[in-house]
Amino acid sequence: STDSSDEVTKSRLAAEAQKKYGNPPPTIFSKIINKTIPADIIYEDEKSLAFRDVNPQGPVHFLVIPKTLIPRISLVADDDTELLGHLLVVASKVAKKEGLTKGYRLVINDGPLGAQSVYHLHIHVIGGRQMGWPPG
Ligand code: IU
Repeated sequence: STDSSDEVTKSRLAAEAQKKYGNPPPTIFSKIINKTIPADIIYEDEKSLAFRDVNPQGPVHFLVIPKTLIPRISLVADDDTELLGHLLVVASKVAKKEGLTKGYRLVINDGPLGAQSVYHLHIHVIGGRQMGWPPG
C-alpha cells in the first residue's frame, strides 16, 4: 500500500537523484525500495535498505543500497561521503547479525568491465564460505 508520505519520499528521492546525476532511469531496486515488488528485506532505515540477493553466490548474500538513486560508484560526489560511509556501517552490522563472524567479502561492481548489471549502487555482502583471490 502507498500512503502520501511514501509519495513524498519517492518524489524527494527522485528529485535529488535528478539534480545530482542527470536523469538516471529507475531500476528494479527502486521498486524494492517502494515495496511495489517483494524482496527479502533484512534491514531498513531512512537512507538505506539491505535485502537478500535473488541469485546468491554463497550461503549468505545480501545487497546494501542507498534509497536515493546513485547509479554507480564512479559517479559519486564529495557530498555522498557520509551516505557511503553509512552503507559500509550497515553492511558490517547486518553481516554480524547474519552470523558472519569469520569473515566475508564486500563487492561493488562498476560499469561494463566491472560486470555491473543493475545501475543503482549496491554493496554485495557475500559470506558463509571460503572466498578466493583474485576474484573473477
Ligand atoms: P551487479 O553488481 O549489478 O551485477 O549485481 C546485481 C545483483 O542484483 C545480482 O547479484 C542479482 O542477482 C541481484 N538482483 C536481485 O537480487 N534482485 C533482482 O530483482 C535483480 C537483481 I534484476
